[in-house]
Amino acid sequence: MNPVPVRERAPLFVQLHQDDHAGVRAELASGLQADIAFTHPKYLYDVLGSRLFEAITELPEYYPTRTEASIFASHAPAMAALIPQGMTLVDLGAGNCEKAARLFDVLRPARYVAVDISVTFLQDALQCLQRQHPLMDMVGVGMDFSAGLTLPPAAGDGQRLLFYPGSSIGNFTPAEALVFLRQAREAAPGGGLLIGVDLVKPVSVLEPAYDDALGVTAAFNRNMLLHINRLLGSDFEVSQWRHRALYKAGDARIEMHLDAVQDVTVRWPGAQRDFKQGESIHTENSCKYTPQQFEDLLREAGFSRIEQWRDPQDWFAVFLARG
Ligand code: AVJ
Repeated sequence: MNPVPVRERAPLFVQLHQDDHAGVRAELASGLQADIAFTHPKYLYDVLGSRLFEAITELPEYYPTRTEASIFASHAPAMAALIPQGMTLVDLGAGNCEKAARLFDVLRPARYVAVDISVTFLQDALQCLQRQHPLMDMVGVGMDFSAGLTLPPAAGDGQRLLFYPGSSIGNFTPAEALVFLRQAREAAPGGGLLIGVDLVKPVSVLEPAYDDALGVTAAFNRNMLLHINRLLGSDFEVSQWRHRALYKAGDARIEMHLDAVQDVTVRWPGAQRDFKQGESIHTENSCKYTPQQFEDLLREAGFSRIEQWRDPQDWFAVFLARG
């Protein structure tokens, strides 16, 4: 007897646009030369930066990851009751694909599309996941979706549930978040958006979450300088920069900065920038919302059917937005 052939599924991978090195250098240089120097938070995530962020999520002070996980643990069945099975689950910023994988059994998607800026980071995780879920179609897409949410044809034409956990939306200002949410709605016609949002809370909880006692967040922030040195050819010295995180209540956001501990001149091919002692580089915003503010933002973006679930302390919210 011949064995019955079994079709082995394998994930499909697409990288949308190659990194544009000249564009990256121009973006970095113009931010560093602005009156108040700034860098885009995406540059926090080289390989070491991604590992440091994973370590942050395990810190006692960093409540968002575990609080969001507790919301899914308690309420995923209620969410699933509102989401048809057999959808295409589109994971925005999938990374190690862990959060989405935990929802497979309850959401029962037909297809999983993992989107991340780097498709290489997705490869191992997706191959491993495919072996555990041999019947699911899996696609890895490398694209910078902060620049636009037009998915490649490989994502398929099934009904989509966009999954955007972790309060990554907080990296956008509210005005930018509105643009992004409108794009999300257009990218999932007839489908929906499942999104995690960090909530406004006392500064005594917020600031330690971004300035932990072990100094992991400081290392995460300062490591950006090493990443920029490689991308731009600059000569930042990490020891000359100190991590600072503060909550700006007026803007409802945590800001991360790197402060020069002395006068510093940073040089890179074609230009340089002088920093006075105490002058800083603004490296990240992490915007917080009240439940009402975020619901209003979703409505303004065109969503009409909105549900939300929160933890008992009201520290974090998960929204399902449709229509
Ligand atoms: C990945 C943007 C959600 O804002 O909490 C963690 C990044 N920065 N600690 C956040 C971050 C410093 C994180 N997000």
